[in-house]
Amino acid sequence: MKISPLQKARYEYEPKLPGMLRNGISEISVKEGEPTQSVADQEKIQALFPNTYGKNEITFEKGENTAETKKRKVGVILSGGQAPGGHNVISGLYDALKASNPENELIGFKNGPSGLIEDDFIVFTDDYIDEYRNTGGFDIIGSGRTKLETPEQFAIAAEVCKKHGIDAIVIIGGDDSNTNAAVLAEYFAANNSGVQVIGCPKTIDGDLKNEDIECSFGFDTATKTYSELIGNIERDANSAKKYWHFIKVMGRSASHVALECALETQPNICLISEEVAAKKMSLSQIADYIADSVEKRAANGENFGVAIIPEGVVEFVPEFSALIAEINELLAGEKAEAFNALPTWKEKYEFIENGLSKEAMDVFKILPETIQQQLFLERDPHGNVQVSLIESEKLFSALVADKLKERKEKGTYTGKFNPLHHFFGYEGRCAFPSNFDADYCYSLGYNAAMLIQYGFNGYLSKISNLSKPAEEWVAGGMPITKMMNIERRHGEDKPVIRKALVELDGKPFKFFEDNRDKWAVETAFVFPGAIQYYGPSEVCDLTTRTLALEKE
Ligand code: FBP
Repeated sequence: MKISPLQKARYEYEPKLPGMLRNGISEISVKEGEPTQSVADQEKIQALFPNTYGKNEITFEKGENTAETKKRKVGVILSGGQAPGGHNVISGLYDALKASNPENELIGFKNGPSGLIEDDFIVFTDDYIDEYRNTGGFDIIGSGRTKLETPEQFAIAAEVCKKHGIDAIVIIGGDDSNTNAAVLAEYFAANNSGVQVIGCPKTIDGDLKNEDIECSFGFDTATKTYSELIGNIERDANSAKKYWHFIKVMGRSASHVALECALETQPNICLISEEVAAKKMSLSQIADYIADSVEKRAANGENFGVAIIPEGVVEFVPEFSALIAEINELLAGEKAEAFNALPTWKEKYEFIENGLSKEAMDVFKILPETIQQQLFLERDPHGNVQVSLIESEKLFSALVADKLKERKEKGTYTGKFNPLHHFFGYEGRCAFPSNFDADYCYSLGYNAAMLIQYGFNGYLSKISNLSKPAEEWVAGGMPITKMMNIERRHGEDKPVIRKALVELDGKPFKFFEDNRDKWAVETAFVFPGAIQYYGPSEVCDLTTRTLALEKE
């Protein structure tokens, strides 16, 4: 394999562990904290998890290691979307397992949770692991989105574990994958299989966080990568002074990524989906809000700017989600075939006009034709519109253009509006992990091995105090059931980890809110530049603004 000079250099990087894990395995003792309760619906969650509910929070500290050092075999799974640092979770896990007992074995199930069901894995060796240390991506074993959630799948998983003598499974995933990790842990406990399950919090979206998990890994690197690019675009905009850039950033539902990028780069506009929903903003109101900035800046002779649009925003616009619901209904079952058989867009439009309510049609009518067509082209396997494929950056720039046209006719706006569009998503998910993510992930993996050694089951590897230097980080574990509540999913009540949306009374949003009116009019851009891996700590070990503000 040909490798870049940076990759070669990164192989040599030694990730920083929390101080309490730095004295060698034989010097890590466990301190049991208080019994835990789920965040809500305690009785229901307890009934669903009789064997794993209510366990104690635990912290590791310096002291004699009293755990059994018997030979162990551990399986690891990467689940869902890529996030920088996954390879370091695996290398931390591997190093700690080998340090505990050189005969311990780590195997990696390939291509996500399906690897466990299909009994498809590789056995890690020193050489293999060394090729992936401190690198981005999940290509060490691949990832996948198969969900492990049915009793049939659990029974197969138990068989596979028995066949290979696996003592523990580590699942590296987001809220759904860790929810399923808790259910699998309960299944193993209920069936006395002796297999432990440990979760690790992953997702660039940043929505797996709560009072225990300060942030999911990958968020730091991904937002720094997008912020670098946004800062570069801001500087280009400020140099050429002729384009308005509409930049959609990833984050399926919550707007943590968009907000963090805004805090780092101070663009003229950043929409926050959670605010759009809370204020029940219509598409027209959002377009007016952006057009106000364009108009004010034009009055100052600045016919350029940058607007950040979170990927999931359209789902948070009440009238738009109502429209989508009607479209899903309109095309349900065989009706989709009848629609698709219509030869021209004109005929299709008539079909739509006859099928939608007046309210839905009023929204549909204001959409640009390309977006109208996207709503009818892209369906997911359940027949639903795939909202994440809607080019919302183009949608909003088109709506803003309409607003500006009206304003021009009224004589209130005399500027020029040339929009350009970008989508930053996949380019941030496999970047070389920042020092923060490299350290955090290695620590999560190392810590997961300690949780296994001490016999815990159904726990999430927890590293906290993350806004401080790694030396001061706190390592421990939290029962996954503590993070659960009951939610209605696909018509059923399900125990799930609560997804964290942007809190409108939280410090990161408040800071943004206090400053955004100024940023909307002035050119207050900040250029974060590329992630730095070597150099002064205040540059290389910088955490996200979100984390810094939350922990202020
Ligand atoms: P996870 O929640 O699995 O970490 O994935 C997050 C994400 O990157 C979202 O931001 C994005 O909407 C989605 O994955 C894209 O999914 P896919 O990789 O399947 O296209």
